Amino acid sequence: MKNKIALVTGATSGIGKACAITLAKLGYSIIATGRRADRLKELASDLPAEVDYLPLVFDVRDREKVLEILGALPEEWKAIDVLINNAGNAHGMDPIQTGSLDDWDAMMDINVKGLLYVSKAIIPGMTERKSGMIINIGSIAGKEVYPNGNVYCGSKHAVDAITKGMRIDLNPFGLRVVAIHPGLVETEFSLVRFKGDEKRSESVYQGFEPLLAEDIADIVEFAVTRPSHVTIADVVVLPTAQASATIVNKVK
Ligand code: NDP
Ligand code: 8X3
Repeated sequence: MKNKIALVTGATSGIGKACAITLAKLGYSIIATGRRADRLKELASDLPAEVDYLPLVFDVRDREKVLEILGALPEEWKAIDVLINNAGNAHGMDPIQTGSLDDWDAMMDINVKGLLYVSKAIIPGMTERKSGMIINIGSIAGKEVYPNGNVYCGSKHAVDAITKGMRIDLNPFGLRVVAIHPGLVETEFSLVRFKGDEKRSESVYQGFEPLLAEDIADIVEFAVTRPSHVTIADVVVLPTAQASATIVNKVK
């Protein structure tokens, strides 16, 4: 492969999709993953025509599949330069005493264990080559805890800690580990959290100007275009109307 290669998990919508498009425009060959094969197929038409593109359909919860598929990448796709661990969601927003075990399983299995499975498949190649960047998409929910955020916040605090651990352990290999922690970004995130309830989902982003997925992709672009001696280690990015996880200046 003549160009650098980026692997973006959760590229079927929102932040992951925007990152894939931005990196493709920078000239990266793109490996994009997600469960929705039709969305990955559609993504091809959003990428510059000359870009090499490898869509991979799997659920990050499926440990065997993750290791099998990423362990059998075609030879020319193996040397991944940038891994963006983005796949993730919130499921439900209930107090801890009534929260659903299925929702808790989903959040820990996808946001935490899925990130680990993908990383486990990709990191050995990076350490061998002594080259690579890992960008983990955390959240303001990984820095603060808010009412009814309990397990989602726990999963994103875990991402924050794991990212710091990666930066320490991978330091001798010269790898760069980046965390981006967004506040409210208008994507399909709330639609998933509220299980398809469009009205409730839209209300999350009403009365102020939320971040766009492209705003997060801009930070990814900044991180990957720094010279090799520079690591953008930890970025918290909020809409201007948002002061903390719970304080948003909304027009009534
Ligand atoms: P979206 O719902 O728009 O995108 C989520 C992406 O994750 C989709 O591409 C989805 O693909 C993928 N995904 C979810 N579950 C799985 C799974 N089991 N296996 C594989 N892929 C999966 O939300 P966002 O773009 O907003 O979210 C992206 C990341 O950003 C998440 O980690 C989220 O926690 C984080 N974040 C979001 C914020 C926001 O306000 N939107 C703020 C802070 C952080 P598919 O369904 O096709 O599998
Ligand atoms: C997504 C942002 O505020 O819903 O991580 O946790 S928030």
